[in-house]
Amino acid sequence: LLQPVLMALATETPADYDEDGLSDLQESILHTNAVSPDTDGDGYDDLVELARGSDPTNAVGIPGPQTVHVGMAASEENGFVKVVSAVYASHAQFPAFGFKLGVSFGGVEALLPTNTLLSASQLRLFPAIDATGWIIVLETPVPKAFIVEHGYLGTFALVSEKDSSAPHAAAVLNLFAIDGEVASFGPAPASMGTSGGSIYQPLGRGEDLPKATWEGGLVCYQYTEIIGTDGSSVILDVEDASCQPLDSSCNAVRCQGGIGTQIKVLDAGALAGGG
Ligand SMILES: [Ca+2]
Ligand SMILES: [Ca+2]
Repeated sequence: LLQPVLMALATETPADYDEDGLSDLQESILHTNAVSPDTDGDGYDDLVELARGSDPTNAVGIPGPQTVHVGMAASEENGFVKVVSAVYASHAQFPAFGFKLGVSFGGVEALLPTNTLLSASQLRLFPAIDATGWIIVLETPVPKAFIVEHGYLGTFALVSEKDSSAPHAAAVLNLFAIDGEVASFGPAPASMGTSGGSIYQPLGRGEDLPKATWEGGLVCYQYTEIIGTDGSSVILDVEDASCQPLDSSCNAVRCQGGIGTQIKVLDAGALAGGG
């Protein structure tokens, strides 16, 4: 049933100027520095911080003593949204830890079959910079047209410790179609200087976005309150929304129009059993 979601991605390896394992485009979307592997200078590379759950743009946050962890990111190229799962596994856990990738749309959550997932994805392995374990990067392409057609696609990754089936950590990537483009919905980066809130981050290159309705140098910032839960998702009430300065692109009409509406997004805490 889910097989058509995944298709082979036959493109050249994208540019990664600082060779930290994140492409230049992925770094522009994550608001990390594409010419420095360690954006915030805390001794941990951007990819390591993505995988281990600390903020790569804030030196105050450094990785904790995890055994296994996972982070997600995305970028869009050539009609595909590349879903990046960055997994950390300590030497004691590698390679016997558990990993699962799943999708949520139309009210249904499903785990992707492992053989389908691995045959469709690109897999890369990096030693963690502090030599405590490995970073495994899995890039899984999803056709942009699929997300545009459905309006929303939630993706999630679960990691479990070896000899355990219970999720130890989870990551989510909530993808929305806006005006025919795909944007991820996630926490506002520290560089915005806001306290809390979320942004819609367009996943394509700036020049590919429709200029008539999107404004460059801005991003849609939303302040939301949790008003309920539904399985592994939370229901958010949009209290405020506006295009704010950030190196991205914003659709002002669509952004303002979100105020007073509710959105449902996958929640990592609920997926990992933490509530
Ligand atoms: Ca890079
Ligand atoms: Ca860092």
